[in-house]
This record gives sequence, C-alpha cells and structure tokens, in this order.
Amino acid sequence: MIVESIELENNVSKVVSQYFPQAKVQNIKVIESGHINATYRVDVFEEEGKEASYLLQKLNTEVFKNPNSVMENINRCARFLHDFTEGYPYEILTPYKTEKEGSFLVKNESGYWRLFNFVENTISLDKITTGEEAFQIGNAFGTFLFYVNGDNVTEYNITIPNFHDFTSRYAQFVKFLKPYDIKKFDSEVQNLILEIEGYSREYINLDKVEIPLRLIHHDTKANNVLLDESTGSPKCIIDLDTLMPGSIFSDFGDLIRTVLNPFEEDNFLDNNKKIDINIFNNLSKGFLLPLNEILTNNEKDYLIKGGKRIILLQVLRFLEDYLRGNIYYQVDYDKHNLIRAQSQMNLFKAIERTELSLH
Ligand code: GN1
Ligand code: MG
Repeated sequence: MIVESIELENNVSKVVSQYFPQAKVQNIKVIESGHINATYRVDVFEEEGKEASYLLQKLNTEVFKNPNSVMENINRCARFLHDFTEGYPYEILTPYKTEKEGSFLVKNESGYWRLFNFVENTISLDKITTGEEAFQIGNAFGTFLFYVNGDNVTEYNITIPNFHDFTSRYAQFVKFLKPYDIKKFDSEVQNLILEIEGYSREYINLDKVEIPLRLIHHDTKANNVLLDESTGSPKCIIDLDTLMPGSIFSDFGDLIRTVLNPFEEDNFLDNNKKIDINIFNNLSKGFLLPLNEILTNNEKDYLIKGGKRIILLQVLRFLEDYLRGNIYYQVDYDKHNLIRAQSQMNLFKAIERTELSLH
C-alpha cells in the first residue's frame, strides 16, 4: 500500500511537471467514481500565493484504444463552447496542454494521463430522490446537447466503434455464447440470457426508425452533472470521453437508467419496486425543454423506447463482461458484473411495467 502510494505520488508529480514545470504537488486524492479510468484531485503549489487544484486522470487504454482521438473530441468541444457559442450556462471541462510539446496527453511508462480544470464547490448525486433534482439533471444534459449540437457532428471521432449499437452488441453476444452449452451455466445466468433474448426481439426493431446522427455524450449518468454545492443548480457536465456521434436515445437512456433508479446501479434487487412517475415527468420535462425545437418527430416518438433499450444494452454488457471474466469493467468482487446485470434487468422490468409518456 505504501509502495503503491509512493509510486502514485512519483507518477503524479512527473506528469504534473509536464504541464507546470515549477509546480509542487501537495496533495493527491483518489476520486472513486467510474468503472474505467483512474481519477485524482491534485492540489499543487505553483508559487507564493498561487495554489490550485486540477483533475488528473489516467486513461484506460484497453477501453480507449486511441487516446489522441478522445482528446481531440474533448478539446474540439471545449473550444467550440468557449469560442463559438454564446450563452452556454455551465463551466466547461477543459483539457490542459503540456508546456513543452503542447500535447493534451502525457505518455510515460505508467500510461496515458490528462489534466483538466477542477470545478470547485460542487457535489454530484448518485441517487435522485426529488422531482426538482430530476428536472435539474435532465435539463443540464438537454442544455449541453442543445449547445454542442450547434457544432458539426462529422468533425468528431468515433472513439469506441458501435459503442451503443444494440444490434451489433447483441450479435456479438450471441456469437460469444455459441460455443457454450447454456444449460451448464448457473440458473441466474441462464435466466438473464433468456430475458435478454426475449426483449431483444422487440427492441432490435427500433433500428428501422430513421433518426439523425447527433453529437451525444454517451454516458449521461446523473452523477456526471456537477451541481453547485450551495444552490444545487448544475455547474458543469463532466466525463466527455465518449462524446461522439450517436443517437439521442443513448442520452435519454442513461438518464432514465440512473435518474429513475431508486437504488445503486448494482443493487436493484426488489422485483416489485415501482418507478416514480413524478421523477420521470420532471426528468423528461427538463431534458426536452432545451431540445424540443431541434428533435425530429421520430426522435420524440421513440425517445422512451429508445431510452429503455440502453438499459437492456447495459444488462448485456455487464453480463457479457462477467462471462468473459471481468475484463472490461472494474469490479469489487467476482460476481459484481453479474449482480450489476441482474440489478439493471430488474430496473428495466420495473420501467417496462410503468406506463410512461412525454407531456
Ligand atoms: C462506464 O466509467 P464510467 O462509470 O464513466 C461505461 C459506460 C457505462 C457505465 C456503467 C467507456 O462509465 O458506458 O454506462 O460504466 N463507460 C465506458 O455505469 O464503457
Ligand atoms: Mg463515463
């Protein structure tokens, strides 16, 4: 543990010195959220009277195979919001360039690192309990999407191919299962596979609906909105790694997946739990307010169904990772991805049982 933390301190100091050669790292705090990258808050002393905090991340390059294209997207978006839009109401997550090379990434023996501004005095919500919170989260992402959709979507890189493409992920899942005798799996795994198969038939049909390609966040979890800690109003949209071309269903999907879930992502064990319609109505009202003008009729008509498909996709992703031996998501214990898959299936079914409509 001590060795690990000394190693971390050394790595962090080396990386920070590439951005700010004079700075001294004073404090490093691990930020324990997310299943993919390693995230730290780093407090540095730059000179007398100049202390600052930054968000430092080590990118998971198993997942983000081309880190430069991720940084190109994030930088393009930050520049667009800073320089080419008027009225964007939030702080902008902005990557720093290294002093010598002018690069957004530091690559060394320990991996690929990048540095952002640290947005101070904020909180984020892992669970949503009131209509007001749901409205704020929906509205924050709706507003973000409205502004970034002013930019040219074709200028953005696809950083993870087929990331939210249900049909291709499902085909990949079926192919992966082919050599196995499914009856030999534990009954809980068998049940999930059958349920995924059952629902997929209906949800794959959504591919026939014509909708425009948009610049989408692709990870609109409630806790990816930083809220002002004193007023509770949105202050910054974070985690822009998967900002890339996609469909609006993705972002509404991860919103309902996280905002309507009264439990943790890996803890929806109650099969009879009801979804709070008031939370849904507030979420969708907040989301659509800034987007109403730009969304097509098809996008609106299929928003709920398309959104629900993202939850099903998440069940599939967690289950497949469990069966592959937990190679993608970080896990706390061996069956963690299985429990996540079951929890997300319970959430999916609870939402299926609830009549939802947009007002
Ligand atoms: C991953 O690491 P994090 O929490 O930001 C994943 C998302 C999933 C999410 C599930 C690149 O995001 O797609 O929805 O876990 N990100 C990637 O909580 O796969
Ligand atoms: Mg993420």
